[in-house]
Amino acid sequence: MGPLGLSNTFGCALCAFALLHFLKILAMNKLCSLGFVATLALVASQTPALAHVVLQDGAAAANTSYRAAFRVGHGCDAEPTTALRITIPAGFNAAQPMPKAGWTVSTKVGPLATPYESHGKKYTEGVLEITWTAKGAENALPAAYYDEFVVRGTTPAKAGPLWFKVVQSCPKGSNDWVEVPASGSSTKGLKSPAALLDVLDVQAAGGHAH
Ligand SMILES: [Cu+2]
Repeated sequence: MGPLGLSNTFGCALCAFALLHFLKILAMNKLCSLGFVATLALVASQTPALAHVVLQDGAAAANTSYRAAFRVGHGCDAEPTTALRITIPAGFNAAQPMPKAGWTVSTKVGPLATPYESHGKKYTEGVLEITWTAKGAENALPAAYYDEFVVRGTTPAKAGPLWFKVVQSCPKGSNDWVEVPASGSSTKGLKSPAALLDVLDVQAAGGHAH
């Protein structure tokens, strides 16, 4: 494959196939690393959905205990992440944050939109927001790294999409992952979608949510 194959590759660099094609050419022709890096950067900039703030496991059974691991895949451009605030959606009950070394964690407790009962006790108040804040600049999450922030809670009894709005703070500014589609669960076309949990209409094994 000669220069013609190379220009064809750049011409259709939008698709993953082109990247594979390019890597194949690279292996065959040993192209300079500069062009390789440029192409990787191009492909990366076209697949933002792979980054954002998303849930590690995006689906869970209704009315069951669920470990929500929020994956932070990048900073605010080149800036590190210094804090992460998660709004607990109505119906996601008994939310508990997992402490994180190097970060302080705080919760905002208030009246619930939908009170619930657990073990014969009625709950009208609950955790509405969870915030992790880096204890110092050295604890902030560098933009080139990824990390997870974990919350445990009980999924709603009703199936359907559940959106967790997340604000990612950096030294200068923030990324607000708060966009929710008018209906359905597709984040297509959304620039900064909230983190999606697909609550499924299946009986969890045991069916006893704590
Ligand atoms: Cu992203």
